[in-house]
Amino acid sequence: MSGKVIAITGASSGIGEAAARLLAQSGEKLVLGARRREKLDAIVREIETTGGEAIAVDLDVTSRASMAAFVEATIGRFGRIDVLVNNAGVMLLAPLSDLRIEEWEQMVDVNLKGVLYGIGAAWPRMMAQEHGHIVTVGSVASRQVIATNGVYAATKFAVRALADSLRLEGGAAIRSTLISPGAVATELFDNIKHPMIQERAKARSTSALPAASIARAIAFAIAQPDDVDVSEIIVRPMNGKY
Ligand code: NJP
Repeated sequence: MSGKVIAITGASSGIGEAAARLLAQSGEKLVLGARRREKLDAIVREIETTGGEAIAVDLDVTSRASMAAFVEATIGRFGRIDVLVNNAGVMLLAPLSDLRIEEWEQMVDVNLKGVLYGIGAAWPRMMAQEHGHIVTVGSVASRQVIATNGVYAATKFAVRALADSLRLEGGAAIRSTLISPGAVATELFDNIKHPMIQERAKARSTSALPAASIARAIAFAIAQPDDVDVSEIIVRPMNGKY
């Protein structure tokens, strides 16, 4: 593969950043979206320094208009969108009984509605082009519910269903891939608001994979010939339960 136009949400850190760096090395044209613009700009500068091609676009996936503008910026710059990586996510673990309802809303808004807005923005463009690929970054939590991950798991169950639905409805035009990581060492754990659960999750994350391991799975799915749809890849650390 080379020269594909790939838009990545949540590209300012972790898996999205690692995917951007890896895909840039194989000559893809990248559009990187997230809220922390200074981080995106730094990644773009580094990619350009090594001969790659990328632009940064301000993106809040909880805003339908922002997601639409992100996809339009991709087409405005490169003329098409070959791949959308719906990667942005938050994992605010806490017991349900804590009733952290604003955190529930945030997870639904980013992890589920953000993915839907991405599909809504990219799908018509990809159908018009008669080709496209939507990569959804889900989670092993779409199969493994534990105490404290109920709402996070619910959003990831939901996007797993969406990825499958995309596969069924995409016909010959649109490929759908679900990437389901286990524990990966990223900022995801730092953002947990519940202090004791953050501590526990971070302790578990010592056996976590580097983000580059998930980036390789994303790149593998994207690199397949047009008649191959890699429906799902589950990537777990060797020495962890997750
Ligand atoms: O986490 P992190 P990961 N609008 O925190 C962005 C899944 N996963 O790389 O806006 C736009 O480094 C945020 O950017 P910013 C996980 O569920 C992970 O691990 O600048 N973007 C940042 O770039 C998620 O779907 C593990 O703050 C928004 C990115 O999202 C995906 O992997 C395990 C945003 C998060 O990067 C990437 O997460 C697993 C918004 N409103 C699944 N809100 C794991 N790490 O162990 C956040 O099973 N972002």
